Amino acid sequence: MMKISKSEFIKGVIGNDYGLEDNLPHVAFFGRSNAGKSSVINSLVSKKDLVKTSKLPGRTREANFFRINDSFFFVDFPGYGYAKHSISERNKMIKRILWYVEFSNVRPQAVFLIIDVRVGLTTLDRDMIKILKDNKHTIVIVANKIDKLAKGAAKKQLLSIQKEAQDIPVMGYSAKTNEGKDELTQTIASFV
Ligand SMILES: Nc1nc2c(ncn2[C@@H]2O[C@H](COP(=O)(O)OP(=O)(O)OP(=O)(O)O)[C@@H](O)[C@H]2O)c(=O)[nH]1
Ligand SMILES: [Mg+2]
Repeated sequence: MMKISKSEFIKGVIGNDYGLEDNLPHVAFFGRSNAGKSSVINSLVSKKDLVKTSKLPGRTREANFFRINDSFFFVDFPGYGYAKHSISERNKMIKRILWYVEFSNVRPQAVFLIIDVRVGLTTLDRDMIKILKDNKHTIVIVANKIDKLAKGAAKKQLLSIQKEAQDIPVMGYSAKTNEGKDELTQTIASFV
């Protein structure tokens, strides 16, 4: 069983030059703004504020690299689809994500697509999944905020998301209660 015992912020990257010296594997976190990417990372590393989270969506503008257990990176990407960003800001962020998934030589071992379990997959998530699939990336959908639904409703919603996601695995999660943490940690361990 992998345990995450060490986590440190390495750098935030705005451009396309990741310039990371160590050749360690990456796992990336993508998803709509406010889905809880940063919170999920904090929950996985058992820290309150390794990653800044916010009630105001659209705050993460850089790709933030965190080195975990001295052996791999978590990469927290800016959320997509935040309506209040200007179109040019949105295009910039999308370009950065696309560069990373299409052209970067530091291919992630897996991309964890964080969604809000209550919302399910949105058009932007579907577009992202298509791009990731076209580029042969390994995807896992993390349906976060499961604490916000009653047990029965959560189960029903997870089934419906899994049905749509077809061959992509879907895992329930709560960054608030840590539900699903062991399972997600072991899934990450299997990729790094
Ligand atoms: N109840 C509950 N709230 C959550 C959970 N995960 C995140 N939140 C809340 O959702 C809001 C957004 O969380 P963030 O982690 O900042 O979301 P993000 O996806 O990183 O957002 P951007 O950086 O804007 O893309 C915050 O108010 C969190 O406290 C969860 O599992 N349960
Ligand atoms: Mg964030």
